[in-house]
Amino acid sequence: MKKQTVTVIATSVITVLVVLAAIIIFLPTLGPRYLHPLMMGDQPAPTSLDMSNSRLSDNGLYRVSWASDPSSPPLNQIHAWTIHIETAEGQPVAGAEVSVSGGMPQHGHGLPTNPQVTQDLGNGDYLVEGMKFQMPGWWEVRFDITAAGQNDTIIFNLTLK
Ligand SMILES: [Cu+2]
Repeated sequence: MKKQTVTVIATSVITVLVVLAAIIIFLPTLGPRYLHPLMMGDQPAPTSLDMSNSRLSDNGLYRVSWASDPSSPPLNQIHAWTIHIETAEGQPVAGAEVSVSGGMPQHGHGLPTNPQVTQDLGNGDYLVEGMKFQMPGWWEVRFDITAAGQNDTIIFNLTLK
């Protein structure tokens, strides 16, 4: 074989290996962002969804609102929310136990992180740390709230671009 041919083959092989390595390395980050929505067909969220960030819980026990920092939830970035919980009559709820869950109903997966309420900020406000959304589309965020022995659930809808 000519030396030139060997060089061409070697260069091709190395290029292929580098591309493969790059795909393997970046798949965990780029996969959820691009491949998963592609596989799932990227359906639009149902138009009937309540997108408000302040609502009454399922059984009407609590009025809950959320605020994100930064104010519109970022993509692929761990960030914090503050939720405000008050009674249906408008009294701030202190000492609530709150668990956080959520996911994408159209994709059948949950949140990529396990967010926790880490601080009771007082006056019915609670700090939720570890929020993350790893792809655009319709997300549900669910809070299970127990205060004074009373349990109720609220599910918020949001769409990320
Ligand atoms: Cu998804």
